[in-house]
Amino acid sequence: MDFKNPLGLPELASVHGADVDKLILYVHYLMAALFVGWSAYFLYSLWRFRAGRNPKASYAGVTSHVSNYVELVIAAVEVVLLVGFAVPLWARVADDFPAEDKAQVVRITGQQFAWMARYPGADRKFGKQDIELVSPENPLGLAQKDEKSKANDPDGKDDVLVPPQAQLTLPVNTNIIAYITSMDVIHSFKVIPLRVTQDAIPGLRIPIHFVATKTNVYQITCAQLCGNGHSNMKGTLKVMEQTEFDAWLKSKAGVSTSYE
Ligand SMILES: [Cu+2]
Repeated sequence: MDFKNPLGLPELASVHGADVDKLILYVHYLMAALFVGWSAYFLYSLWRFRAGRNPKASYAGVTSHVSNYVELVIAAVEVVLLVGFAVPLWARVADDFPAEDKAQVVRITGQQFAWMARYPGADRKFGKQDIELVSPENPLGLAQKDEKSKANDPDGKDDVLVPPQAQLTLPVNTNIIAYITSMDVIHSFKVIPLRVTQDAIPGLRIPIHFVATKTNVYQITCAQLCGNGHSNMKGTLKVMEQTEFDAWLKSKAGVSTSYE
């Protein structure tokens, strides 16, 4: 048994993930104690109240309050887990939210049944999106995809679009802000090694942030049952060195704005 990771949790590759793992571990300790305690209590009750010892049912029943006190102690431990660990963890995550100019920003869109992403180019500004431009060929309503609107969208020129099924990339050891949304039903963007999960909700653009600490290729899963292709809604995310990422972004600038 690995004492540093007794639950055998998957590889951890983000900064705040260590706190998430700690909380999961403590909750499991409590559950293990409850399992042992309640099992012992159950066996004790079977023995204590057996027919041989109690030929006639007692109408007064148990009069001691020991089990009530035990229940209070358990509730106290649960309050400690919530107030002492869970609330401070998410408060810390919220406090650490970086400014956009100090982070790599990406917009991630879920759809039945794939993920796509948009990056602002070297200018760090996203091109325009307009609901009026939405069409089957331009589902995100990108101005760059529209011949007439293209001219007054200088910010979108160097944007990068990662179409569905293609690999997302992000730099390592950098603040990432990801805006999560959906084109159709509710999905959930989940990358287990990053300990990141956020529902993707149509009509909302929900920001999350994290710092990946290891270069590797990770699987993106959808954590909301979103239709009959849900189990296949996998994406890949490659976390790479900043220099490699910058080169990738540059090489893709403007060319992947098509939606194939
Ligand atoms: Cu989904």
